[in-house]
Amino acid sequence: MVTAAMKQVKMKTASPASSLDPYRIKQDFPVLQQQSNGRPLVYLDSANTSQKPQCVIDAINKFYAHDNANIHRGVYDLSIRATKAYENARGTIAKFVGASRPEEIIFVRGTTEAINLVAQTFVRNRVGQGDEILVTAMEHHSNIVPWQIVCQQTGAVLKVAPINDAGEIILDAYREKLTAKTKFVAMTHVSNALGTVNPIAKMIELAHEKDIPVLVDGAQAAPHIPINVSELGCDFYTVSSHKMFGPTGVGALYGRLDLLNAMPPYQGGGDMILSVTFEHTTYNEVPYKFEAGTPHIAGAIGFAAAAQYILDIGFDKLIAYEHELLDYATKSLATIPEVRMIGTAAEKVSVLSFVLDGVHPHDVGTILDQQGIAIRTGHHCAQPIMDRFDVPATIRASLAIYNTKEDIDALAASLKNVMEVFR
Ligand code: C6P
Repeated sequence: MVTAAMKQVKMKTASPASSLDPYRIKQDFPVLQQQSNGRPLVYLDSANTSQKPQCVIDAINKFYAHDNANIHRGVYDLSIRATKAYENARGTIAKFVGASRPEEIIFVRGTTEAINLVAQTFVRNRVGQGDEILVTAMEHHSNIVPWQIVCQQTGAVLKVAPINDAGEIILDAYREKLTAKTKFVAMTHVSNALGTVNPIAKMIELAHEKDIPVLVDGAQAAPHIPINVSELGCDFYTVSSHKMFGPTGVGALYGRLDLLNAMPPYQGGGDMILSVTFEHTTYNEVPYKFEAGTPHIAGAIGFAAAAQYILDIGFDKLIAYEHELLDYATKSLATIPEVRMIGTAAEKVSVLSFVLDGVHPHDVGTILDQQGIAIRTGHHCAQPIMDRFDVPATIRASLAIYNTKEDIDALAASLKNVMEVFR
C-alpha cells in the first residue's frame, strides 16, 4: 500500500561521480513508493520486467481517456488522432534504435514474437537439410527454441558458439563456427542470466564477411546501452517494451527494409492486406504487412513514452550511474564469502547472478521477500547457461536507474542474515 508518508522521498544527493540522481528518478515510479512485507520495497528484478514511470502511465491513460479508436481504419477525427499517435510511436522507436526509417520497425508482442517472426518468415525459407543456424551459449530460451523449431521443420542443425568461465564469448571459436554451412546467426546483445555484453559489432562483422545475416536479441540491452542498428549493420534487432520502462505485451522488431520487403507475412488478417478476394490477396506494404489485426495501440504509445523517457535522461548519465552502481554492488557482494558470482565478464551491465554456498536459491528468494527485497531465483529461462556453469539455478539481482546504493546495502545485509541462519 502506498502511504503519503512513503511518498515523502528523503532528499539525498546523487554520488558525485555521476550526474544522474537515482533518488529523483525513483520518484518517477509510483510502484516503488510502497512497502512490501512491512519494509520499503527494494526492487531488484528489472531484467525480468522493469517498473513504469508516471509519464508512461500518463501516456497510456491519455490515449484511453482522449484518443481511443482503432487505427488505419476510420476517416473520423478520433481514429485519425489514434493513427497519428501510433505512427509517431513507431518514429520514436525508430529513433531509439537508430533505424533510418520508421517502416523498418514492426510492432510485435515482444522479443519472443519478434524472433519467432524472423524464424518463420525469413530463416525457415532459407535453410535446408544440413544447413546451420548459429547461436551463442548464453541465449535465453526465446533465442533457442524458435531456431530448434525451424531445424525440426527443415532439417537444419543448431550450432552453439562457446563461452569462457567468465561468461564471455570465445571469439576465435565463434569465428570457426561460421562456415559455408552457416545460414543465419542469432545472438544476444546482453545476457539476461550473466549480464555479459557481447561484442556484437565484431560478431556481426565476422558473420557479414561470410554473407551470413544476423539477428540481435536486444531485450536486455535496450534499457542500458544506446543502440544504433544502422551503425551496427545488423539485419534484425529485437526489443521488449516492458524491460525498458514501457508496458507489457508490446515490443519491436527492427528489420532491414530490403529484407522485410522480400519476406512473406507472418500472420494473415485485417490491416496486413491491400485487397482480398476468395481467390487472391494482395499484401499491404511494410511494416503493415507484418501487423495483422488490431495492434496494441496504447501499448505502442506507452512504449514510445518509455523510450523518450530514457532518451531524455540521456545514455551518458545512465551508463555512468549504472556502471558505478554495478561496481558498488559487485564489491559489496564480494564481502560475503559464500557468494559465488556466475558471470564475471569484463563487459557487463546490470545483472548480479550468483549462488550462495549451502543455500538453495529459492530459499534465498523467499527470505529476501520477507524483507521487502524482490529478486529472481531460478534458471531465468536460460537453462543451457545454468548447465554450462553446473548450477541448477542462480539468485539474480538486476539493476535499473531507480536503484540506489541503499538498495544494494539492503540486499547485502539480508544475504548476510541468510548466511547467519544457514551457516
Ligand atoms: N527475460 C528475464 O527475467 P519477452 O518475454 O518476449 O519480452 O522477452 C524474452 C527474452 C528474450 N531475450 C532475453 C535476453 C531476455 O532476457 C528475455 C526475457 C526475462 O530474464 C524473463 S524470462
